[in-house]
Amino acid sequence: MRNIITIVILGLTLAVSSMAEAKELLVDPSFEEGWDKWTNTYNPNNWSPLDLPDGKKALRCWWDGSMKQVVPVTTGKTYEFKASVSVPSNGDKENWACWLTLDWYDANKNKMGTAWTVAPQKSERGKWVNYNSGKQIAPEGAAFACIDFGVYQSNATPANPTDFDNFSLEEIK
Ligand SMILES: [Ca+2]
Repeated sequence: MRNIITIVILGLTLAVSSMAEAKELLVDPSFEEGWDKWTNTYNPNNWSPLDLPDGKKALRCWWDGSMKQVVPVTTGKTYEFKASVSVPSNGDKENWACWLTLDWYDANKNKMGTAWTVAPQKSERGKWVNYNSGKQIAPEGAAFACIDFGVYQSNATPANPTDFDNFSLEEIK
């Protein structure tokens, strides 16, 4: 009996420690509270919460605009950024873009470089597509990660509206 209890406790301890290995760094990563926890960096009037069929929320960009969230990271630790984006099938052929980016910043919040970026307008349109940065190690001197996303246009009609959801920036170890 004692052995069984020991094994159960050991199993629970392992389960808890494996859960603790991935830590979500973003505040309101899935836009359930709108975008109050994010910083608008362009065109605040072009964004609004989107009610999903399951009662949850996403974030909708009606034309163009950008958002970011900056969180502390530790040099040498591993991070993974995930997000879902739905870009409709309309829009001009060129002079607009959609992006998801993971940047590293130093302690003075100067940009050091881009760890990973993707252009969702090049993926399949008109459906939710999941993106994943893979494992990214914070370089020497990195003190912050910046998740930057949005829609850009230059005298063009971007695909609209574009929807964003299920963001995640996890510290893996
Ligand atoms: Ca959500």
